[in-house]
Amino acid sequence: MTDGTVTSATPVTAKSVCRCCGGFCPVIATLDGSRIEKVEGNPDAPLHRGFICPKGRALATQQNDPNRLKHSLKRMPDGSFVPISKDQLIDEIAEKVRQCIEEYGPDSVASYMGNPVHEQPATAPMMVSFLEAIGSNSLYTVATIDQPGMFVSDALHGTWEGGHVPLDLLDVFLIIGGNPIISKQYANNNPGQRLKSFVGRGGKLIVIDPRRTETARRAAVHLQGIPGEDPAILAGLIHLVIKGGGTDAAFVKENATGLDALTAAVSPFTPDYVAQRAGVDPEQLRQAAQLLIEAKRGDVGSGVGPSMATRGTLSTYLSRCLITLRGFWTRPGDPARSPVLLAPWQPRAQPSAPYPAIMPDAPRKPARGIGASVAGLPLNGLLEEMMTPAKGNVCAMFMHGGAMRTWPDTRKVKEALEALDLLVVHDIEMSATARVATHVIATNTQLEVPTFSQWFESVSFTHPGWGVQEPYGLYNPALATPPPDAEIMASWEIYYHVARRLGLSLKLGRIFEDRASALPMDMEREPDTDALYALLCEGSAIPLETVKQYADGHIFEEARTKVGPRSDDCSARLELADAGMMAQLQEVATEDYHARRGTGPDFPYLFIPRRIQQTTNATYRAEGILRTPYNPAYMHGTDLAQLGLSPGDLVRIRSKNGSIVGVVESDDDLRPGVLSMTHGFGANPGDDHDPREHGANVNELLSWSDDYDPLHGQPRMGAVPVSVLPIEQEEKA
Ligand SMILES: Nc1nc2c(c(=O)[nH]1)N[C@H]1C(S)=C(S)[C@@H](COP(=O)(O)OP(=O)(O)OC[C@H]3O[C@@H](n4cnc5c(=O)[nH]c(N)nc54)[C@H](O)[C@@H]3O)O[C@H]1N2
Ligand SMILES: Nc1nc2c(c(=O)[nH]1)N[C@H]1C(S)=C(S)[C@@H](COP(=O)(O)OP(=O)(O)OC[C@H]3O[C@@H](n4cnc5c(=O)[nH]c(N)nc54)[C@H](O)[C@@H]3O)O[C@H]1N2
Ligand code: SF4
Ligand SMILES: [Mo]
Repeated sequence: MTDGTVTSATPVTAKSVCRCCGGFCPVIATLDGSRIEKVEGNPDAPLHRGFICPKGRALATQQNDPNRLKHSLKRMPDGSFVPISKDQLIDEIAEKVRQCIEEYGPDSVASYMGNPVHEQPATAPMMVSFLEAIGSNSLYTVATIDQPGMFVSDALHGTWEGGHVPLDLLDVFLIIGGNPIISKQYANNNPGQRLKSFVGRGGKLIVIDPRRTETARRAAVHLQGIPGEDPAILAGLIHLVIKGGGTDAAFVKENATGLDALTAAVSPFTPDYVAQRAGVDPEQLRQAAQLLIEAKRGDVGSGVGPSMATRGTLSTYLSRCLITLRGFWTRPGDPARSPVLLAPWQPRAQPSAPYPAIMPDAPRKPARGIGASVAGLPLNGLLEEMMTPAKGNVCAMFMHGGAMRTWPDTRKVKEALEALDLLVVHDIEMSATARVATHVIATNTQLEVPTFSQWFESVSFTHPGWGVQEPYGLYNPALATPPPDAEIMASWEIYYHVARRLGLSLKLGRIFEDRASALPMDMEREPDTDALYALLCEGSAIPLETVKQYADGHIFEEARTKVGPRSDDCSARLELADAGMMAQLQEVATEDYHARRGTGPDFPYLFIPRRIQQTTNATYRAEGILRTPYNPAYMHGTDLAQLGLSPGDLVRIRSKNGSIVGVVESDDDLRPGVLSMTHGFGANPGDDHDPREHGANVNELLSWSDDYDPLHGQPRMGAVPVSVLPIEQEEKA
């Protein structure tokens, strides 16, 4: 206390981890009894060293929120929600699941693994285990509206066992449409500081982004191109690297095929052509290529920008080709991803051959003709299926995500979700998606469940931008308890109980690992979350019990893994010229790019996605955390002036698929002609809507049928042609 009075109780602190994004920042909470007074970064945490962002600090507000969902709810026929006991909830859900399976078959029961599975790391493995037990193949994830091109291009190019060179060893890092300082993707722990020290020791950052982002400010070269032109810019860079003698000939000879075909395919992308087409300075393009050529060690990472703008697969594919051409992959002795709570492994400095990207024999047959790919089942087509009752079509869904604010084509999403016989949504608040559920499960907050670093490690094996190379392990027990008058469930629990009601046994295994290693669960005595973690850590490189001894997390030197030498019998080659990719590149080279872009008098601007520090997607937002309750529609000052608009004005934003009302904000860091807005806002169609209070749902501007990728189905979610009209003018018109 500041007045000098001595209180009897010293403040109690407890440790946990923020899971509001993939940053996995360790935190310390100060508790007064069971109430959390404040949450700060844990300065003793070995990787993050106390770093957190405003969302981490707001965990105290989240935990104490009086509007917290305290009881599970059931939707009544008139649309209202009534509280329902845990027993009744399990009964009703189990009965619906049984009916759906009986009438439409096991595949009719689906689960969606959205981003919130970060929060409660036992959830994703339980979901997989439950679907397996009921015999359903309908596991959907967020992957096909995120960066699915990454999975597909890895399949088409092949992968490097040793992985990418970590940021701290790079001379050059090219980032395409990503903004780590805000998103943490590619520098999870304190990205601002890490990029600063990278640049400080002479590292060169190259950024391709239509906005001069927080990250682009640190770049040696910022190519502020037209949205959607990443394939052309990347082909242009590859062309210059090859012409400038940047090919690591020895590396390519030993590890790759297709150099000649790639060289030919990129030859139309001369600096002048790329400059004219993509709106970049040819000199800057040459500078960027020169930095790539001069660097001994480099890496290329792509974010959601190019992924949303269509042809995300091609962009990522070309980024992988660039790494291979320059021989930028890890070499023997380099640091490798070091499993701690995963099984040990020993990667080598060698390629893994390309593998099929689409899975024609996948047991589940998705609608709309888009098949299952290495990115999983496509969300594209699922809505139509939900609206058409038929054998095998999805009629029940366990939802771990914010579909109403995160899936394209909001009106259709609502119609489809409302057509389901069963929609189970986990939540801590009555979110936009909860409002269309048949059952809302009042779920533990992240601080109410123990945490461990296995999920953080696991995702690093699917996306090079997440997780760390260090042999890092952490476990913390739950640090908060739900309010005494609440009946709350951890989000994995429903699967256990429903399986048990249906007389089924579950086997729990690590996500992304072979199901053969899954272990049987005790179906008699109900386990707790810790028992699940223990099962998930069987055979891990470091035993969970050892990790538990370090509340701040720990670097386990004994688990440090280095990239091993190439094995003598390795004959795999990375593919620089996949036929499908080369055909797409040729299409890029020969198309009428103005027509393809789709801008013109009707739709003069290009809408692009962005993220903001204060919120992750559509997840819970603590009171007061946002600068404005709405998501501003950012435009360049000259565009605003031309439209006669001032910051704060309301505008109608229209695409060929739909329209929203936005509040404009000036942002001279944007390329003129671009409208940048974050997703995850807006009221549900049909609900009261005040653009200045709820913001706008940009997914209303999108359609699943718009220019979708034939392999994984992601539709155009960025570089979308739009018109912007002041609301007053519209009213007059
Ligand atoms: N237009 C547009 N759309 C996008 C994107 C974009 O850039 N532009 N980005 C896409 C990307 S990359 C992603 S990853 C997705 C993210 O999309 P999703 O993963 O679908 O959505 P989130 O907003 O992360 O999910 C938040 C909701 O999850 C529910 N939930 C489920 N389980 C739990 C739980 O255990 N705890 C809590 N607290 N809530 C739970 C709650 O309803 C919560 O509101 O959005 C995608 N959609
Ligand atoms: N604070 C915060 N952190 C998050 C999230 C969040 O919502 N908030 N979401 C999490 C999730 S789900 C994900 S997938 C990651 C994503 O991580 P990032 O990929 O880093 O996501 P963004 O910050 O949206 O950065 C995308 C950038 O692409 C640019 N861009 C838009 N269109 C184009 C284009 O056509 N070409 C190019 N080259 N650039 C373009 C945008 O201007 C923006 O700067 O972030 C994660 N972290
Ligand atoms: S939301 Fe912020 S504090 Fe939480 S994990 Fe991400 S970066 Fe860390
Ligand atoms: Mo994402």
